[in-house]
Amino acid sequence: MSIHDFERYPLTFGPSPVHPLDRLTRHLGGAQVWAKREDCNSGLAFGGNKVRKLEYIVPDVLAQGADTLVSIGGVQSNHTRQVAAVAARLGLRCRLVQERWVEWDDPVNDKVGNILLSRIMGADVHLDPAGFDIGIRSSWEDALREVEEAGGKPYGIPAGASEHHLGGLGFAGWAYEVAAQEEQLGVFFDTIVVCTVTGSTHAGMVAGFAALEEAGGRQRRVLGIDASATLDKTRDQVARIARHTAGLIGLGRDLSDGEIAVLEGWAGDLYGVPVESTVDAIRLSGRLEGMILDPVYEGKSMAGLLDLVTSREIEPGSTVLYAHLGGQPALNAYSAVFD
Ligand code: 1AC
Repeated sequence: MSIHDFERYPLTFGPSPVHPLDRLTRHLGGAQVWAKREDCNSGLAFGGNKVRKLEYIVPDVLAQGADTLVSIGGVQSNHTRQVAAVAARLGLRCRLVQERWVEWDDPVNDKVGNILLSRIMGADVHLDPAGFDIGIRSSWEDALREVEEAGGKPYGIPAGASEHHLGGLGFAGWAYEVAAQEEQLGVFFDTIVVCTVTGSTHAGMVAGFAALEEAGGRQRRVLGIDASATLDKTRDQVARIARHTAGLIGLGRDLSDGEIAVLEGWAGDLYGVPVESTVDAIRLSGRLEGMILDPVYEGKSMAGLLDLVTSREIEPGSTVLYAHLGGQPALNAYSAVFD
């Protein structure tokens, strides 16, 4: 099996844009920095990384004849917003559990941004007081049961689509897309920087690039920047999903621990709560590139990239690809941070 043997239901516009961040690169005075933009990958509710994962999951949804997508995330989950969009696009119902993953007391936190968009798209949104955890949740299992008891045919998609058996394929495919874009652009990205929390975006990339390398491609590194602040859980989950996905796409060897790099230092103490470096990274990317990042994911991974480039841990001769995963709608709930 290879990634090309899996059915993919088109939800994106095609390959997501890749472009250099020239002013940021000059400002940092080291490695060349580029971005690949999942925030403009689709017309579905501002797109994002989960749309890509759902392209590989939807064929299974349709094969099972489900009528309701059931998913879960925090109140400002990007993932649940994208599931709601895909359900709308397919003419399915959508039931969402939004847990209190972040102690964030902005008075409009549960009214604006991602959750507002999910409501607009017709999702049945349920708030739940449970706190942050990237694992399988009883609130989600309850929602699945309730849909079934009401006569529906639920299809479960766990947080971030990460614990789904096909959840890593979207970003394994992304690796192949990057390789094709490199050919067109005449560039090679030796370092990929990506935010990691529930793990399947990062894990899929690790598996996909390993398969490309096995087929004769050049070696590169994928640096996951932790934004979960529950590092051990994220590390375990990334490693498990990367190995599972590598098996699915036919990698003929085990992934080594060294290939699965989850770096700490930019998450702060709590998932979803920006720290000074997050806000600085958001402002810098906005001011120099007009590129909008969010305080939960991209602000933290960009803070990591900035430090790694300025400290020369990413060498000046490197060409780095920053994976923008598309978390900006949550910004609406964080306006006080930028007053
Ligand atoms: C945590 C999966 C995650 C989201 O948006 O809910 N990225």
